Amino acid sequence: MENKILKLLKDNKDSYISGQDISNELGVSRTAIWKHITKLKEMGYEINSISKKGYKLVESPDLLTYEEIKPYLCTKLIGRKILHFDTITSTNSKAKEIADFSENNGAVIISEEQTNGRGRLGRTWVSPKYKGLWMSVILKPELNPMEAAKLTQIGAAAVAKSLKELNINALIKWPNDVVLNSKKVCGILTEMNAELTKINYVIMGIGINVNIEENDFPVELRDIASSLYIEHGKLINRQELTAKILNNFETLYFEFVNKGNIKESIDICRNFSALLNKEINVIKNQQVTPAVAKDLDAEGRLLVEYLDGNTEWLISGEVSIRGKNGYV
Ligand code: BT5
Repeated sequence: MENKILKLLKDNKDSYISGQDISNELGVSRTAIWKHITKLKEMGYEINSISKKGYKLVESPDLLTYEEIKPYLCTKLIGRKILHFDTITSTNSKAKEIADFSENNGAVIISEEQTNGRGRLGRTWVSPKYKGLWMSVILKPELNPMEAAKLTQIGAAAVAKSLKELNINALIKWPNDVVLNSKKVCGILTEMNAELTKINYVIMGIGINVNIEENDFPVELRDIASSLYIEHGKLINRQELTAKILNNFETLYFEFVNKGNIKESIDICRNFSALLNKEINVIKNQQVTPAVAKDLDAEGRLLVEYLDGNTEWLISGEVSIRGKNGYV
């Protein structure tokens, strides 16, 4: 009901709308409306109320609810259902809980903070409140499970493309990071539930440090992690950024799952690569081997050449990559 009232207030944002009009429109009592308005105010909406005139929306909070993201969204499926939380352990964990329901294909879970945000291999993802984008997309593609890793590349391509549209020149650090000035500003965690030949669902979790300040990061992360705000110098509209990523993701994702075409995504990953033609360290089973990143193929594999001239195609998940002198 809050969303319906909010929509009416937004549709009438230049004038007051009376409690009676809202009541007639939505078929609920004026007392109920007053209660929902109070709830909206608690959520951070600034709503003027004048007796005999009614209600007027003055300002909306910086929240990642569907109502706030919708004006920027032009998708058909992805993000048309957004479950928004103030706080949650992990959006990926929540997504897994509800992924089985058929109506949740394309649904997105967003939380303003995560208390147990997750990285790969049991690592932790720091997710402070109101300053980042912590979201998980539920996907049910008709793909062979072997193909699922490519979705991470499509996600990374969507993030890099969206940032470029905001004049932020981020790079993709294969396979699942997006970096800015050699520091990590985004990580992607793709998890899958599948049978041998059939994907039940894929959860693509994207974490972006949007308006985070340096003090928000634990000391041990400050050398490798940063935010769009720190690097770009301006606060970013999180709602617009979220919608851009979902818009770009849907286009690239549909191209892949409906037409088998991943070219544009891989081209973006190549063009925005933080690694290609760079000296890197390949870390496999804690063994560090210097190499040069040579190419990225349509399967999303990274070709590296070791110092002895031997080459290897790396599959995401089996290795970590570090720059020769730092994170990238
Ligand atoms: C990742 O793992 O980069 C995947 C992160 C995915 C986070 C999203 S948020 C929404 C969704 N819900 C979740 O619970 N997770 C997803 P990995 O490559 O393993 O990197 C993890 C490492 O990055 C940590 O061990 C830290 O060193 C570092 N790290 C932790 N928090 C960070 C942050 N906010 N920014 C940059 N680096 C961070």
